[in-house]
Amino acid sequence: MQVKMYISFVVLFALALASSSSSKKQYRTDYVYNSKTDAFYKLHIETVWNNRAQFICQTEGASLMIPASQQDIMQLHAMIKEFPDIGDYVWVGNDGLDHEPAEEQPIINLEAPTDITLSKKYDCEVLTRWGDVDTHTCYSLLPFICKVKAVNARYDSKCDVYGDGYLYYESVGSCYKISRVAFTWSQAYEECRAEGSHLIVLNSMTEEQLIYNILKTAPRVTGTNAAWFFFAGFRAHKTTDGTPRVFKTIFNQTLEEAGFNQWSVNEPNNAFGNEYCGTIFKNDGKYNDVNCSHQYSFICEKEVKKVRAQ
Ligand SMILES: *[C@@H]1O[C@H](CO)[C@@H](O)[C@H](O)[C@H]1NC(C)=O
Ligand SMILES: *[C@@H]1O[C@H](CO)[C@@H](O)[C@H](O)[C@H]1NC(C)=O
Ligand SMILES: [Ca+2]
Ligand SMILES: [Ca+2]
Repeated sequence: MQVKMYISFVVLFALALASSSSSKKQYRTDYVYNSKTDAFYKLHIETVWNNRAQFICQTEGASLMIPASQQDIMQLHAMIKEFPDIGDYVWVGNDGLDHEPAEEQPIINLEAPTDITLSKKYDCEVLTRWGDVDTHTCYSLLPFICKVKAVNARYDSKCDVYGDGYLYYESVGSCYKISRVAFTWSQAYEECRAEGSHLIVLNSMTEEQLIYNILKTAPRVTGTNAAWFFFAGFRAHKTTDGTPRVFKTIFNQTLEEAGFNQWSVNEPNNAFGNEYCGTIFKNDGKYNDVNCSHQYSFICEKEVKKVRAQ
């Protein structure tokens, strides 16, 4: 009796191990895996123009999902069910077939390019809540769904992150990636985390000098409030009782504890009383406080090996 129980435990345990190691594929934490299509998906509920949706999917190592199979459509259906308030249309990739225009008049973004003839064309594709593929004006603001096949879902084993663009620097023992998009501080924080890294924290003068050099050649991203600031992993909380702000890293250290605490000239200045998030200033590699809801490029970091403090 006892032996039998023991054996069934061993079998169960072995089964559990087997299923967790073989069938569970992994990608960014914000993507879900579908074993039927052997692909990963993410429904973005923020609303953007069609070309922005394509770009965001690309930066995540994916592309706008082309509804290639019934499984793809069921995947979106399962995801959109959880969001009754995001409307009935979701951007998808162009499947190359002809479709009817969506019936409902879309909300046109007033900031769309003044060349309005563009926005009158119904030549971008949407998937409806009901599983139909329709066409829609490309300058509507809609949610979107990204997809990447498991074979194309990139894992960078050197840096232990999901995604492209990380570079390893031996002098510091970390990998870094400068974003190709401008995000708010919170979005930037989530983006690094989804890839398995974190917003950069400077821990030494060596690291500061390295980043200063890397930033010299950083490409300009669109939509940034200022091309010379890059979000970093520290911020302060608003104080209501007049006590000074205390900047802490995302690891709950003061900047002194983290190992680098130099600010740019005349910073932190808390301009307009609204600057609670940290950036690195390209011109000197030092810190500046900015508005958390402004959008800037940002730097993700992943430590590869521990280096002893010099
Ligand atoms: C952060 O550090 C402070 C002071 O060292 C401590 O009081 C606080 O509990 C910490 N917070 C978290 C979330 O660990
Ligand atoms: C700065 O941040 C606040 C709240 O975080 C926001 O309401 C405001 O619009 C932002 N912009 C400026 C220019 O202050
Ligand atoms: Ca660091
Ligand atoms: Ca400032």
